[in-house]
Amino acid sequence: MIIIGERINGTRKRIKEAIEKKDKEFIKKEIKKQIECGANYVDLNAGIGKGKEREKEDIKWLVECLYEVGELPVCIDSSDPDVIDFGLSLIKTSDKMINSINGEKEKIEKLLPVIKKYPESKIICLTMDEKGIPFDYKKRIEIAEKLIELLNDIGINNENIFIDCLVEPISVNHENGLIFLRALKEIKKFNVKTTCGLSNVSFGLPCRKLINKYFLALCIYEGLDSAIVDPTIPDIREAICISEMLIGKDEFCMNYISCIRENLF
Ligand code: THG
Repeated sequence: MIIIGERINGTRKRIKEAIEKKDKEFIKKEIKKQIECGANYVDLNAGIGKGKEREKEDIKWLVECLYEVGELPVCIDSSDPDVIDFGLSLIKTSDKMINSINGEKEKIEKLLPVIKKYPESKIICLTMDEKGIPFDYKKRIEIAEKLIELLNDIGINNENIFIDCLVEPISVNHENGLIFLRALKEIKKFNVKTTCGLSNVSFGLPCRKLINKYFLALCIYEGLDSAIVDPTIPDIREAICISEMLIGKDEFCMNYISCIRENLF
């Protein structure tokens, strides 16, 4: 499981404050914590609702903070193609993620030329378009298929394409978990990678950690390859380790045994 650490996100109150106060030490500590807990990529989202130019400035600052911790793999998270383009130009490592492209025509037109400049990077594709997130999971698959084709056409291999079928809150519709799991099962047939923003599932409900942990186990059973999660939460690490063992991804249970021995959750 590829873990994308979600904590550096401008929509979180503490992170927004740190970005505004330019509190480097706090951000660096947040980055370090996630890496120590097993994050493979650090998601950087500088959106604090103050416009594109401010977001660019802030993403530059976040990348600076990151490189003071180490040359770590980054996942540039923005809904604005210009911010993604600018953010990627600051990244020194070849191992990087773009979060995200989706089925909106305008976004595709702006982002494909950017992605073409980084053919080795991993791309997260959201299964939504101008009309939003389709309720019907088959429509989500149609959007994904179109994006896979467009990315293949510019030389991106399936192993670098991460489809996010979009987790929506179970509190809004009692079938939202199921809709995601069905889409996930279907898209795995296309031989691409998958990811999701896991914690959306528990939005609006108490004891979110519990819900996230069980949902993660179900997703792993369906073959989820990656997740945007908070790896500093022990339940998350526990769900990943044990679910992977139970579906045959931990030969001789070696990883499980060493996690228990080292008290990792
Ligand atoms: N798919 C993709 N990228 C994504 C998402 C997705 N990026 C953003 C988001 N969704 C995933 N990242 C986060 C980061 C932080 C939080 C949730 C998801 C978080 N939220 C608190 C809450 O919801 O209560 C905010 C509270 C606070 O700290 O202020 O911590 O789906 N591709």
